[in-house]
Amino acid sequence: MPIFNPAVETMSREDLNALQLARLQDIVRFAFERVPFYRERMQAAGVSPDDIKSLDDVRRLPFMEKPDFRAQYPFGMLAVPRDEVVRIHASSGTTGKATVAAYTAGDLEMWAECAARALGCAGMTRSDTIQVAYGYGLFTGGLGMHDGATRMGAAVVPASTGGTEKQIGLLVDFGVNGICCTPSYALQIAEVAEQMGVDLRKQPLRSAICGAEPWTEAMRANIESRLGVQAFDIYGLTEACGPGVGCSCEAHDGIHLCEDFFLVELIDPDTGEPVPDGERGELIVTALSKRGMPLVRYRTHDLTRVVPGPCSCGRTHKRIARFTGRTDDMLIIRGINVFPSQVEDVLVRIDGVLPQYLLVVERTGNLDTLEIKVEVEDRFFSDTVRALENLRGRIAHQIKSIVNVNAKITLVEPGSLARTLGKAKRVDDRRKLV
Ligand code: DLL
Repeated sequence: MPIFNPAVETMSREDLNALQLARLQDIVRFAFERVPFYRERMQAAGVSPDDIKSLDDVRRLPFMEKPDFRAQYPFGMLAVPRDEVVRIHASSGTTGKATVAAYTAGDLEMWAECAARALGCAGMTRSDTIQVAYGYGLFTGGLGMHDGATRMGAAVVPASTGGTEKQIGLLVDFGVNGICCTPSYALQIAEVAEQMGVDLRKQPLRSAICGAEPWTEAMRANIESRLGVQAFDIYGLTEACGPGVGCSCEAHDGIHLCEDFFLVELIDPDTGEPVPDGERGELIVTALSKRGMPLVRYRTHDLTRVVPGPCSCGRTHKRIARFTGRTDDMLIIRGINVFPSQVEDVLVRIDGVLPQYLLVVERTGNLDTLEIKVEVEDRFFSDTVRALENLRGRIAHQIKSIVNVNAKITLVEPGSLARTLGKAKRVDDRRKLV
């Protein structure tokens, strides 16, 4: 299958490493000079931009994490004047405030290039029609893949999420060749198409570019056989750019990273030390050319391993395996990142609500559902049904507006949720990803 940018994607290791080092030195200096947060962190760690003499020297730099972004909300991480910002996205933070990502025109160029390479990995070319069924909005999925497909020169159908029957109509009527959506939504499309009596396997559709949430090889096989496509694993995160940090190719043996733009490390999450190649660890990302909000040694909390050896597709950029989980308690519900701490933050602000709750996550059909069981003061149970209903409505509304997810709220009496002796159990994730 054709490679979108062969000069870069098949570059020799030597050239790639030289490019990475030059870009690393440049971005570390840029972050140090422009962002007080980075300067203070580096000074506290006793390291300066002059210390970066080899790629391994990245390990001398301090890590950063999502809460660091949140503490700088909204623009404390910005390294350029506001008038150089051309796009602002956001994703959930661990509590309250969102994680903001502000992009310069150059950052959007870089991101579109990454997303276009991902589409190339998935066998798409400029002759194809690509339906983007990731959400358009603050979430990076929709606009990210849109810009990638546009960069490629393909025809984009900006369907966004929802309206599954209509999506299927568009797939058929427009002769769509590739669909970008979460893996669970791909299964939902398969199911609805089957109910409608539409056989998508007989359509020109041949690729599904799926990501934004964990999935399995079994789900890939299921999507592939029911939609008559090859399904590709696309990875990304708002802080780095969005979708396109990497994508699997026709070999389906790992996600090729855009190594000219991202320097990655895998560490033992407990010690912070590097793990040997091939072993599972937490992915650390340094964005080598992102300028709006530089990203240096970011702890993604995503667990994966490096796939050793060259790939049969000819791309030389490093591969990582399908993600097997996270080191923290972040849940991804219908593509939306949800932290239990964020739900707690909302709950404790509501009068009459007690700090005892349980998130129950299930997958009904192909859709994730979230139920929040929460203890409320006794007085509500002796009060009118209306008072309970009001409270339930208020909680649901607050959760929707702050955490951005629809949840079923179940109010329970004080003391009725199970207590644990050690760490409180806040999540009951009953989803089985098969
Ligand atoms: O989910 C960006 C994206 C959009 C990626 C569309 C792929 C497709 P965030 O909302 O910031 O960004 O969430 C990032 O989602 O740290 C992972 O935990 C998870 N994630 C993303 N892609 C995958 C994947 C977008 N292919 C978080 N497999 C990341 C497993 C994934 N988890």
